Amino acid sequence: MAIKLHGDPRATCYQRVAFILAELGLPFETVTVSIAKNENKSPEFLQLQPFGKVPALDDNGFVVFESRAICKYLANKYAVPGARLVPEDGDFEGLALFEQAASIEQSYFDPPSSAYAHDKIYKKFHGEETDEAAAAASLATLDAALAVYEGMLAQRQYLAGDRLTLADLFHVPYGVVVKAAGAQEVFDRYPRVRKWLEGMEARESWRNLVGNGREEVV
Ligand SMILES: N[C@@H](CCC(=O)N[C@@H](CS)C(=O)NCC(=O)O)C(=O)O
Repeated sequence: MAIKLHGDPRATCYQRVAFILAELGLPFETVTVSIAKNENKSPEFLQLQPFGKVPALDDNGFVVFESRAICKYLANKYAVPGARLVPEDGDFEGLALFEQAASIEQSYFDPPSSAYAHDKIYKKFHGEETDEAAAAASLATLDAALAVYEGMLAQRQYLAGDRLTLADLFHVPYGVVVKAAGAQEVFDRYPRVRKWLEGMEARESWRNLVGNGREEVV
């Protein structure tokens, strides 16, 4: 019996889950689903993820998809005592602040980051030209969001309070891609944001993943 992560190791959404599995110290098997080969649209994969997007997790027969939902499931089921990545049941205020932080990532960080990466990197894979005006607009939107992050991180160590949670870690895959795509200066403008992100990138769990070929993205 094993945990199987179905996905493309070069995809940020796969990496989000692989990162958390490593944080939790959980061994898992990667079942590669190549996006380049369109394997995410195969009938077999659609049985696991009907929208045809990676990743999907199979935990001893229990299947769940959507990278953030998978991470929350794992962090609750396999919580490391003393180092929980989500607040405990019953900690209503902690849970509210955690969900607030997780929603911030999904609402204000992921959309401009993924749009920027799409224009600067992914389009090239499909032989398309970068739309520089669209990329600049995405960067401006991201910049405005990071200005707010800078203010929040002046008040607390992490987005949901003084403990690291999934809501922080969720930023790493796209943060790394966006910086590599040419947006390092946006992070340099906000020293607290830069330090916060670099601290997470320095974690052994992420460094091991980087060593496993995540430098290419899809
Ligand atoms: N909200 C989904 C997004 C999944 C997603 O968009 N995955 C991308 C890779 S990061 C994908 O499968 N792209 C291939 C395609 O759209 O055909 C999640 O977090 O799991």
